Amino acid sequence: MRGVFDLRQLAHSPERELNNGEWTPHAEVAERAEIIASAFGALEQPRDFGERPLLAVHDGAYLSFLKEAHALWREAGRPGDAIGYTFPIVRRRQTALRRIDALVGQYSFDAATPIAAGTWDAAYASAQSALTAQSLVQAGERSAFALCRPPGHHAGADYCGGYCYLNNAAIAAEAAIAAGARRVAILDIDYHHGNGTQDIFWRRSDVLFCSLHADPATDYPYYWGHADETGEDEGEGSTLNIPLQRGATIDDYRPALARALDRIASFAPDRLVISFGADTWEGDPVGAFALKSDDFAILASDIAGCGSPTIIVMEGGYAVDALGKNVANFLSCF
Ligand code: SP5
Ligand code: ZN
Repeated sequence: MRGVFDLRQLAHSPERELNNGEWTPHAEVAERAEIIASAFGALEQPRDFGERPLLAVHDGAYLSFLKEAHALWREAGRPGDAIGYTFPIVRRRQTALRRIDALVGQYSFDAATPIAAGTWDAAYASAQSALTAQSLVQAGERSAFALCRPPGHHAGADYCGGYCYLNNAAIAAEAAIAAGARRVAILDIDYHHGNGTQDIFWRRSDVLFCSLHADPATDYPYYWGHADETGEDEGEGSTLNIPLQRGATIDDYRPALARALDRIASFAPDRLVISFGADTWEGDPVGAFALKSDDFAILASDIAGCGSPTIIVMEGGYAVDALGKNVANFLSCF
């Protein structure tokens, strides 16, 4: 299988994140991508599709914010990386805000997703990797791997969060539709619910979003991913959430995956996008499932059985020592 990655994706290196009342070193480190890259072998440089396919998913003012946030932060004399601390949970809308502190809160939902000097360049390159993998599949490859980093599935049309800035999977899905796909299924198997992707396609019937993840009653991102979230309007029934309990093993995971794959089979997509997180691995420092390294090959062969041309987009996975092997096991079945 061909894979895509750009060294510019390493330029993002946020310092710290706030979790459970503590500042800790940021878990989404550049080394993750280096390790996956060396386990994969020869990766290709992405093509540059420009900003147009990003604007098919994201708000223009949000993209401008991402580009300038770190410079504004510095100009304001703030230390470290740009990070929010006040969030507009009621009637969030774009207002004439003149402080970077206000803007960064308006465009994010947590304090784990700082904007550092290289964030825009890395996120832009990560999205181009996803677009290039889509173009490879468009040109006839059965599958292609986008080594996206920073990841994307928590980012919405106009907000960042969960280490994500641009929603790479959503950008690839929209590009597939622009290139003629009529129905796209997104299967999200990161440990965490892909709330940004769900939000982007919430009212859409041409994109099916299916996610297996830790129950948001106990796990990040808490407010989204509950089983009763099924989409609205045109999109009613085009969102499927399957929450699993902490400690889930392959025996818990596989039947849930079969449910999602059944739904995808009935939808009969002409493209499948997989948001793949290896943070479901038993030793992951962020996740709390109990999948073993060999289990990733089992999941992949279940998924590969569905047969649609497939774009695999990297999301989470934070156990750097095991990441190369876990990702390689997953990809080996496509
Ligand atoms: C793409 C992705 O996987 N984003 C995940 C963001 C999760 N951020 C909050 C994680 C809370 C982790 N609690 C850490 C426990 C450390 N032992
Ligand atoms: Zn995750």
